Amino acid sequence: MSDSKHRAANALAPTLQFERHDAVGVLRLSRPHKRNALDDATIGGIEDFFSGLPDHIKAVVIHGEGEHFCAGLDLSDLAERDIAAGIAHSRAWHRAFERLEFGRAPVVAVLHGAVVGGGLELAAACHIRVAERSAYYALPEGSRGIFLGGGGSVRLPRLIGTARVVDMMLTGRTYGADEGGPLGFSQYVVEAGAGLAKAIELAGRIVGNAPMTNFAAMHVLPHNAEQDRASGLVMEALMAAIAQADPQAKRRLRDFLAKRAPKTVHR
Ligand code: 1HE
Repeated sequence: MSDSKHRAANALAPTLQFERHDAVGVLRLSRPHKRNALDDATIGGIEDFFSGLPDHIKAVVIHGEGEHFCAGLDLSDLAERDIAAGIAHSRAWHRAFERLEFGRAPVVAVLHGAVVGGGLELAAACHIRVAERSAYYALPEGSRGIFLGGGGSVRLPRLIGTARVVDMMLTGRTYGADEGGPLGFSQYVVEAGAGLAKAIELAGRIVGNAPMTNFAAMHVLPHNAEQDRASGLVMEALMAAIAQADPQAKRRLRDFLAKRAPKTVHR
Protein backbone atom coordinates (compact mmCIF):
# COMPACT_ATOMS: atom_id res chain seq x y z
CA MET A 1 0.00 0.00 0.00
CA SER A 2 1.44 3.39 -1.00
CA ASP A 3 1.83 6.28 1.44
CA SER A 4 -0.90 8.22 -0.28
CA LYS A 5 -3.28 5.28 -0.04
CA HIS A 6 -2.40 4.96 3.63
CA ARG A 7 -3.27 8.61 4.09
CA ALA A 8 -6.59 8.29 2.25
CA ALA A 9 -7.53 5.16 4.16
CA ASN A 10 -6.40 6.50 7.55
CA ALA A 11 -8.25 9.79 7.16
CA LEU A 12 -11.58 8.10 6.54
CA ALA A 13 -14.51 8.70 8.85
CA PRO A 14 -15.57 5.49 10.64
CA THR A 15 -18.80 5.43 8.62
CA LEU A 16 -16.90 5.24 5.31
CA GLN A 17 -14.78 2.49 3.80
CA PHE A 18 -12.34 2.64 0.95
CA GLU A 19 -11.08 -0.01 -1.40
CA ARG A 20 -8.88 0.34 -4.44
CA HIS A 21 -9.37 -1.44 -7.78
CA ASP A 22 -6.30 -0.28 -9.75
CA ALA A 23 -7.00 3.39 -10.61
CA VAL A 24 -10.61 3.18 -9.41
CA GLY A 25 -11.36 4.06 -5.78
CA VAL A 26 -14.47 2.50 -4.25
CA LEU A 27 -16.00 4.49 -1.41
CA ARG A 28 -18.67 2.75 0.66
CA LEU A 29 -21.21 4.44 2.91
CA SER A 30 -20.87 2.05 5.80
CA ARG A 31 -23.54 2.70 8.38
CA PRO A 32 -26.10 0.05 7.44
CA HIS A 33 -27.75 -0.12 10.89
CA LYS A 34 -28.85 3.51 10.29
CA ARG A 35 -29.55 2.86 6.59
CA ASN A 36 -26.46 4.94 5.76
CA ALA A 37 -28.11 8.13 7.06
CA LEU A 38 -25.65 11.00 6.68
CA ASP A 39 -24.51 12.45 9.99
CA ASP A 40 -22.06 15.36 10.33
CA ALA A 41 -19.05 13.04 10.61
CA THR A 42 -19.93 11.26 7.36
CA ILE A 43 -20.46 14.53 5.49
CA GLY A 44 -17.10 15.78 6.81
CA GLY A 45 -15.59 12.44 5.83
CA ILE A 46 -16.89 12.77 2.25
CA GLU A 47 -15.40 16.26 2.02
CA ASP A 48 -12.05 15.05 3.37
CA PHE A 49 -12.03 12.03 1.08
CA PHE A 50 -12.50 14.07 -2.09
CA SER A 51 -10.14 16.83 -0.90
CA GLY A 52 -7.35 14.34 -0.29
CA LEU A 53 -7.93 11.95 -3.19
CA PRO A 54 -4.57 10.35 -4.01
CA ASP A 55 -3.19 11.08 -7.49
CA HIS A 56 -3.34 7.45 -8.59
CA ILE A 57 -7.14 7.35 -8.18
CA LYS A 58 -8.59 8.50 -11.52
CA ALA A 59 -12.27 7.65 -10.96
CA VAL A 60 -14.41 6.90 -7.90
CA VAL A 61 -17.35 4.59 -7.35
CA ILE A 62 -19.62 5.34 -4.40
CA HIS A 63 -22.11 2.81 -3.02
CA GLY A 64 -23.96 1.95 0.18
CA GLU A 65 -23.68 -1.05 2.48
CA GLY A 66 -26.80 -3.05 3.35
CA GLU A 67 -30.28 -2.86 1.85
CA HIS A 68 -30.29 0.84 0.99
CA PHE A 69 -28.03 3.37 -0.68
CA CYS A 70 -28.83 6.17 1.75
CA ALA A 71 -31.72 7.29 4.01
CA GLY A 72 -30.68 10.96 3.71
CA LEU A 73 -29.94 13.34 6.52
CA ASP A 74 -29.49 11.75 9.94
CA LEU A 75 -32.66 13.16 11.45
CA SER A 76 -31.36 12.76 15.00
CA ASP A 77 -28.74 15.47 14.15
CA LEU A 78 -31.46 17.97 13.37
CA ALA A 79 -33.69 18.09 16.40
CA GLU A 80 -32.07 20.91 18.39
CA ARG A 81 -30.38 22.99 15.69
CA ASP A 82 -30.98 26.78 15.58
CA ILE A 83 -31.06 28.93 12.42
CA ALA A 84 -27.36 29.79 12.34
CA ALA A 85 -26.37 26.19 12.93
CA GLY A 86 -28.83 25.10 10.24
CA ILE A 87 -27.20 27.39 7.67
CA ALA A 88 -23.72 26.16 8.63
CA HIS A 89 -24.92 22.56 8.36
CA SER A 90 -26.32 23.06 4.88
CA ARG A 91 -23.16 24.84 3.77
CA ALA A 92 -21.07 21.91 5.04
CA TRP A 93 -23.09 19.58 2.78
CA HIS A 94 -22.59 22.01 -0.12
CA ARG A 95 -18.81 21.99 0.44
CA ALA A 96 -18.64 18.21 0.57
CA PHE A 97 -20.71 17.69 -2.57
CA GLU A 98 -18.93 20.47 -4.49
CA ARG A 99 -15.63 18.70 -3.74
CA LEU A 100 -17.14 15.54 -5.14
CA GLU A 101 -18.69 17.11 -8.24
CA PHE A 102 -15.90 19.50 -9.17
CA GLY A 103 -12.89 17.48 -8.09
CA ARG A 104 -10.38 15.68 -10.29
CA ALA A 105 -11.99 12.25 -10.61
CA PRO A 106 -15.42 11.48 -12.08
CA VAL A 107 -17.74 9.73 -9.62
CA VAL A 108 -20.10 6.84 -10.42
CA ALA A 109 -22.86 6.16 -7.87
CA VAL A 110 -24.46 2.74 -7.40
CA LEU A 111 -28.05 3.18 -6.23
CA HIS A 112 -30.18 0.53 -4.57
CA GLY A 113 -33.07 0.53 -2.11
CA ALA A 114 -33.83 3.92 -0.59
CA VAL A 115 -32.21 6.85 -2.39
CA VAL A 116 -34.09 9.48 -0.45
CA GLY A 117 -33.74 13.05 0.76
CA GLY A 118 -30.07 13.84 1.23
CA GLY A 119 -29.25 10.45 -0.30
CA LEU A 120 -30.82 11.63 -3.55
CA GLU A 121 -28.94 14.92 -3.20
CA LEU A 122 -25.68 12.98 -2.87
CA ALA A 123 -26.57 10.86 -5.91
CA ALA A 124 -27.38 14.00 -7.90
CA ALA A 125 -23.91 15.39 -7.27
CA CYS A 126 -22.31 12.30 -8.85
CA HIS A 127 -21.48 12.26 -12.54
CA ILE A 128 -22.98 8.90 -13.41
CA ARG A 129 -25.73 7.00 -11.59
CA VAL A 130 -26.21 3.26 -11.98
CA ALA A 131 -29.52 2.17 -10.43
CA GLU A 132 -30.27 -1.37 -9.42
CA ARG A 133 -33.92 -2.35 -9.95
CA SER A 134 -34.58 -2.07 -6.18
CA ALA A 135 -33.72 1.65 -6.12
CA TYR A 136 -36.43 4.18 -5.40
CA TYR A 137 -36.32 7.95 -5.16
CA ALA A 138 -38.17 10.19 -2.73
CA LEU A 139 -37.94 13.56 -1.03
CA PRO A 140 -39.42 13.00 2.45
CA GLU A 141 -38.40 16.55 3.38
CA GLY A 142 -41.96 17.66 2.61
CA SER A 143 -43.50 15.37 5.20
CA ARG A 144 -40.73 16.01 7.78
CA GLY A 145 -41.38 19.76 7.73
CA ILE A 146 -37.95 20.61 6.36
CA PHE A 147 -36.38 21.51 3.01
CA LEU A 148 -33.60 20.27 0.79
CA GLY A 149 -30.22 21.38 2.15
CA GLY A 150 -27.56 19.41 0.28
CA GLY A 151 -27.72 21.22 -3.04
CA GLY A 152 -30.78 19.29 -4.22
CA SER A 153 -32.88 22.36 -4.96
CA VAL A 154 -30.19 23.39 -7.44
CA ARG A 155 -29.12 20.04 -8.90
CA LEU A 156 -32.37 18.05 -8.99
CA PRO A 157 -34.47 20.46 -11.11
CA ARG A 158 -31.66 20.44 -13.68
CA LEU A 159 -31.62 16.66 -13.64
CA ILE A 160 -35.31 15.73 -13.63
CA GLY A 161 -37.18 19.04 -14.09
CA THR A 162 -38.56 21.52 -11.58
CA ALA A 163 -42.18 20.30 -11.84
CA ARG A 164 -41.17 16.77 -10.85
CA VAL A 165 -39.18 18.00 -7.82
CA VAL A 166 -42.09 20.21 -6.71
CA ASP A 167 -44.45 17.22 -6.99
CA MET A 168 -42.10 14.97 -4.99
CA MET A 169 -41.80 17.59 -2.25
CA LEU A 170 -45.49 18.50 -2.09
CA THR A 171 -47.12 15.09 -2.47
CA GLY A 172 -44.42 12.65 -1.39
CA ARG A 173 -44.44 11.04 -4.82
CA THR A 174 -41.81 8.34 -5.28
CA TYR A 175 -40.23 6.93 -8.44
CA GLY A 176 -38.82 3.44 -8.94
CA ALA A 177 -35.61 2.62 -10.77
CA ASP A 178 -37.28 1.60 -14.03
CA GLU A 179 -39.47 4.68 -14.42
CA GLY A 180 -36.70 6.90 -12.99
CA GLY A 181 -34.13 5.94 -15.62
CA PRO A 182 -35.72 7.66 -18.63
CA LEU A 183 -36.63 10.66 -16.44
CA GLY A 184 -32.99 11.39 -15.61
CA PHE A 185 -32.62 9.91 -12.12
CA SER A 186 -30.01 7.48 -13.45
CA GLN A 187 -28.22 6.86 -16.72
CA TYR A 188 -28.18 3.06 -16.23
CA VAL A 189 -30.61 0.55 -14.73
CA VAL A 190 -29.30 -2.93 -13.90
CA GLU A 191 -30.49 -6.05 -12.09
CA ALA A 192 -30.28 -6.36 -8.29
CA GLY A 193 -26.73 -7.00 -7.18
CA ALA A 194 -25.19 -6.01 -10.53
CA GLY A 195 -24.65 -2.30 -9.79
CA LEU A 196 -21.18 -2.35 -8.28
CA ALA A 197 -19.67 -4.44 -11.08
CA LYS A 198 -21.31 -2.21 -13.69
CA ALA A 199 -20.06 0.94 -11.95
CA ILE A 200 -16.51 -0.42 -11.71
CA GLU A 201 -16.66 -1.34 -15.40
CA LEU A 202 -17.81 2.21 -16.29
CA ALA A 203 -15.15 3.73 -14.03
CA GLY A 204 -12.58 1.59 -15.83
CA ARG A 205 -13.65 3.15 -19.13
CA ILE A 206 -13.43 6.63 -17.59
CA VAL A 207 -9.89 5.89 -16.38
CA GLY A 208 -8.96 4.95 -19.96
CA ASN A 209 -9.80 8.46 -21.25
CA ALA A 210 -7.29 11.26 -21.62
CA PRO A 211 -7.37 13.22 -18.32
CA MET A 212 -8.03 16.46 -20.21
CA THR A 213 -11.21 14.98 -21.70
CA ASN A 214 -12.43 13.91 -18.27
CA PHE A 215 -11.69 17.39 -16.96
CA ALA A 216 -13.67 18.98 -19.80
CA ALA A 217 -16.64 16.67 -19.29
CA MET A 218 -16.73 17.28 -15.52
CA HIS A 219 -16.02 21.00 -15.44
CA VAL A 220 -16.85 22.56 -18.78
CA LEU A 221 -20.08 20.74 -19.72
CA PRO A 222 -22.07 21.68 -16.58
CA HIS A 223 -20.67 25.21 -16.71
CA ASN A 224 -21.66 25.61 -20.35
CA ALA A 225 -25.17 24.33 -19.68
CA GLU A 226 -25.64 27.27 -17.34
CA GLN A 227 -23.97 30.15 -19.07
CA ASP A 228 -25.17 32.15 -22.05
CA ARG A 229 -24.78 30.67 -25.53
CA ALA A 230 -22.04 33.01 -26.78
CA SER A 231 -19.86 32.48 -23.68
CA GLY A 232 -20.47 28.73 -23.92
CA LEU A 233 -19.30 28.60 -27.52
CA VAL A 234 -16.15 30.56 -26.70
CA MET A 235 -15.45 28.27 -23.74
CA GLU A 236 -16.00 25.25 -26.00
CA ALA A 237 -13.53 26.54 -28.60
CA LEU A 238 -10.90 27.14 -25.92
CA MET A 239 -11.43 23.75 -24.29
CA ALA A 240 -11.39 21.95 -27.64
CA ALA A 241 -8.08 23.59 -28.58
CA ILE A 242 -6.53 22.81 -25.19
CA ALA A 243 -7.67 19.18 -25.33
CA GLN A 244 -6.42 18.55 -28.85
CA ALA A 245 -3.02 20.08 -28.08
CA ASP A 246 -2.46 17.59 -25.26
CA PRO A 247 0.15 14.92 -26.12
CA GLN A 248 -2.33 12.18 -25.17
CA ALA A 249 -4.77 13.46 -27.77
CA LYS A 250 -2.04 13.60 -30.41
CA ARG A 251 -1.08 10.01 -29.67
CA ARG A 252 -4.69 8.78 -29.75
CA LEU A 253 -5.35 10.53 -33.07
CA ARG A 254 -2.17 9.05 -34.60
CA ASP A 255 -3.25 5.60 -33.34
CA PHE A 256 -6.62 5.95 -35.06
CA LEU A 257 -5.10 7.08 -38.34
CA ALA A 258 -2.64 4.15 -38.19
CA LYS A 259 -5.61 1.78 -37.59
CA ARG A 260 -4.34 0.89 -34.10
CA ALA A 261 -7.38 2.29 -32.25
CA PRO A 262 -10.81 0.69 -31.82
CA LYS A 263 -13.66 1.92 -34.03
CA THR A 264 -16.71 3.63 -32.58
CA VAL A 265 -19.43 1.00 -32.68
CA HIS A 266 -22.79 0.66 -30.96
CA ARG A 267 -22.69 -1.75 -27.98
C1 1HE B 1 -32.46 6.86 10.57
C2 1HE B 1 -32.73 7.43 9.32
C3 1HE B 1 -32.49 8.82 9.16
C4 1HE B 1 -33.23 5.33 9.21
N1 1HE B 1 -32.00 9.50 10.22
N2 1HE B 1 -31.99 7.58 11.59
N3 1HE B 1 -34.79 10.79 5.55
C5 1HE B 1 -35.98 10.16 5.75
O1 1HE B 1 -36.97 10.76 6.08
C6 1HE B 1 -35.97 8.66 5.58
C7 1HE B 1 -36.12 8.02 6.93
N4 1HE B 1 -35.90 6.59 6.89
C8 1HE B 1 -36.83 5.71 6.42
O2 1HE B 1 -37.88 6.07 5.91
C9 1HE B 1 -36.52 4.26 6.56
O3 1HE B 1 -35.57 4.10 7.60
C10 1HE B 1 -35.98 3.58 5.29
C11 1HE B 1 -37.13 3.46 4.27
C12 1HE B 1 -34.80 4.35 4.67
C13 1HE B 1 -35.46 2.16 5.62
O4 1HE B 1 -36.45 1.43 6.29
P1 1HE B 1 -36.06 0.13 7.12
O5 1HE B 1 -37.33 -0.52 7.56
O6 1HE B 1 -35.11 -0.70 6.31
O7 1HE B 1 -35.21 0.64 8.39
P2 1HE B 1 -35.74 1.35 9.73
O8 1HE B 1 -36.17 0.31 10.71
O9 1HE B 1 -36.71 2.42 9.44
O10 1HE B 1 -34.41 2.08 10.26
C14 1HE B 1 -33.34 1.37 10.84
C15 1HE B 1 -32.67 2.30 11.80
O11 1HE B 1 -32.12 3.39 11.06
C16 1HE B 1 -33.62 2.92 12.80
O12 1HE B 1 -32.88 3.17 13.98
P3 1HE B 1 -33.00 2.18 15.26
O13 1HE B 1 -32.06 2.80 16.26
O14 1HE B 1 -34.44 2.18 15.64
O15 1HE B 1 -32.54 0.83 14.77
C17 1HE B 1 -33.98 4.23 12.15
O16 1HE B 1 -34.40 5.20 13.09
C18 1HE B 1 -32.64 4.62 11.56
N5 1HE B 1 -32.78 5.57 10.47
N6 1HE B 1 -33.20 6.47 8.50
C19 1HE B 1 -31.76 8.88 11.38
N7 1HE B 1 -32.70 9.44 8.01
C20 1HE B 1 -29.22 18.18 3.82
S1 1HE B 1 -30.86 18.18 4.11
C21 1HE B 1 -31.43 16.61 3.66
C22 1HE B 1 -32.79 16.40 4.25
C23 1HE B 1 -33.18 14.97 4.26
O17 1HE B 1 -32.44 14.10 3.90
S2 1HE B 1 -34.75 14.68 4.85
C24 1HE B 1 -34.99 12.96 4.61
C25 1HE B 1 -34.57 12.17 5.79
